[in-house]
Amino acid sequence: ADRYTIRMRAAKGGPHENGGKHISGGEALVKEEEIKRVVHTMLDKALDHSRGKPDFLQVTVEEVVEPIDYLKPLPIHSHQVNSLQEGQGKAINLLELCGIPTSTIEKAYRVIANPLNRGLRGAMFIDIDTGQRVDRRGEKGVRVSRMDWNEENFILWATRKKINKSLRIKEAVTLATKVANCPEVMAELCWSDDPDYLTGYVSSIKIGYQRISKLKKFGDESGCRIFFVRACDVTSCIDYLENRPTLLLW
Ligand code: PML
Repeated sequence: ADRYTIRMRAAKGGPHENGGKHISGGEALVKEEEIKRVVHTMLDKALDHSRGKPDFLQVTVEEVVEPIDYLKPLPIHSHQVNSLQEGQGKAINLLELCGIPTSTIEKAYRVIANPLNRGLRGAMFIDIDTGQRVDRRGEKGVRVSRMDWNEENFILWATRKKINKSLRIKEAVTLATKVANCPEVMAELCWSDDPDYLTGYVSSIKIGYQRISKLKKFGDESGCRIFFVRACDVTSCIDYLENRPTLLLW
């Protein structure tokens, strides 16, 4: 059947590339007959004003010509922690388990703290050997795109795994699974830019999707999304993440 990717982005203060602040985004990969419904859902998400009123809104619908990659969602684990320190400690242990050198992790935290890397819309690449940022995408970062997870299949999975059936989790697991399947990526570290959502995760093919209940302070508006990469062909890795059509199937 014909498939289409749908991408939505909403910003305040003009388009992102003109300095607008990111408000929300969405990704879908659907059959033709689902386009209308999904575009409506995305417009609802963009216009719900919970993160501010956008003055720029773009929805892009494109036919998929390449073959689609079907991926199994990463195995999921949840860690309940009592403090930010405990959560960040857990994240560091998990990154080490993925083979990221301790010195690189320390450097990565300095990269995160650098005001130049604040408020990124997409992800940063950090070289596992040098701890330096290598995506050369400035304040834009890399936006993982052209991916989706069929709602019914996600609900089955979430019910079986006793996980919240939230859109946020569906999107995060979809993204993390696509990213983990990129051979150059050794691990991902992520927490939300939503000021009242404290749960984040570390993920990779080796450890799966490991949620940590507290990775930031309540009220903090700065999120984080880092892909730890082997000195790699950055361009082909970015091309895979942005363009390869990917569907999750449990
Ligand atoms: C979860 O597993 O609860 C999702 C964590 C990351 C959410 C990032 C985001 O807000 O998009």
